[in-house]
Amino acid sequence: MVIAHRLPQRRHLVTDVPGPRSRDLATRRQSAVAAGVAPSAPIQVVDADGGVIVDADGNSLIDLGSGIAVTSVGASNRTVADAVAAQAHRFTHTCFLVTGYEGYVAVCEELNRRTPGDHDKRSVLFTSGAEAVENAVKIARLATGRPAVVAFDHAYHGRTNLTMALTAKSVPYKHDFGPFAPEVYRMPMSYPFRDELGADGVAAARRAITLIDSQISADKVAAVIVEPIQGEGGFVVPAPGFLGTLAEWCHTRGVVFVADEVQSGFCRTGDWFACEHEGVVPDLITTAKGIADGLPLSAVTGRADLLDAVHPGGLGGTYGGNPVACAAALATIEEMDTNDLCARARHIGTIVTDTLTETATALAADGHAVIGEVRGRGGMIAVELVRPGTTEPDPALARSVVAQALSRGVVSLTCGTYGNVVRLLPPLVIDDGLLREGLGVITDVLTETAASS
Ligand code: PLZ
Repeated sequence: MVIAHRLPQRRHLVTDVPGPRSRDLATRRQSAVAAGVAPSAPIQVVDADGGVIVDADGNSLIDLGSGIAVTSVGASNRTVADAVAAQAHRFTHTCFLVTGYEGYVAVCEELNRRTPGDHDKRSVLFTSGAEAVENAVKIARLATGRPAVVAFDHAYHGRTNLTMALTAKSVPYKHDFGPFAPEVYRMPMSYPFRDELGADGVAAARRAITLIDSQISADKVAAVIVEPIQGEGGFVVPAPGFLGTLAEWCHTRGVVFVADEVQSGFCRTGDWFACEHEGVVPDLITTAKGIADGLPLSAVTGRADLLDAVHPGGLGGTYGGNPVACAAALATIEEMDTNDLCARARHIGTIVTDTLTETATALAADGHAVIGEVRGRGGMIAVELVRPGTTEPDPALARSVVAQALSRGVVSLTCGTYGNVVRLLPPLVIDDGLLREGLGVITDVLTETAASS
């Protein structure tokens, strides 16, 4: 890796976290910002680069969140920043529906080339992950003439009305926001840690297929949508064979198989896309987050016959494929290539998995078996926390670990249907030393908290 960092890559605290300036902002925020937007790490960021975030009090924190898997190449990557500035100096917007520009087409070419499968593909660009998912469903419904959409337990697909319907977890995402979009059906996921079918992904897929056949009937199903590794739902990695069996069933029944790679895509899991680990070729793939290093950009990519089935004017949006966001995406992709960030993600995955597995073993040996499972791939690894020796979720422990790690200068996140998963999503350009230091804080906090609970 050749990326030189602008900010010193170190953890350095000069005040409590959050410090006085961060707390001042929190006060202003309370009287200006809607209460529904709740920050998990209440610090005021003034700078960020590589693996560090600097707050207004002068604290330098280790970033193990990447703004939820977004800033994979660093939050102020030089190549991206230069491309953004250059494009902003030329033009910030034309609306691709009005007048075109090369960046949009170039991003679509990159997506068509890099997504799994060498069939003829097309892409269309939007701004958010939820918007990409909405449009994948629109395209699948139009192309098949069928109404139903199948999603899974623990799924997260967004916060708009249709994507709330697709998202599984009620609080906080859906609670009291209904009624939800119709013709969305939920099926059991393969969740090896909690699933009686365990590591048998084929059986888990067949269980879902039997329910689809009996409750909906295949000829009414437009699309099956699944995250190849579930993000918000708890970094659930389905058992081998689950995705492939589902995709194959979709193929034979004329159902569009949609892989939602908004969180897992763009080198995050050690390959360009997480479904590649299973050799699965989706009909449609949704991407966002890591695609443009924080500039709002998302996409639907897939079979040309599906995307081109839509009538001219049927897809769009004022900002979709904004030229500045496209410039950021092209620079981000270049950085991922130049620095082989897929290999880097695999390297990070080994360090994180080994460290957390060692901690799990040590805790169990001391009679504190609070780590139920260490799982994930590449730069997307989590621990599921449980009451010692059981599978009963321990969300309080997860919250406490993340809060204490923050007070010691490490930003991490919780996730999971039961809120009991601590997930690590470091920028893929983080230095090994800094990563190990951040992990050390997480494991220290885990060990201390487990021993005292
Ligand atoms: N699909 C798989 O992970 C976004 C949500 C943060 P948007 N996940 C982070 C929050 O609490 O709002 C996500 C995802 C998958 C779709 C989305 C939605 O992407 O860009 O947030 O709309």
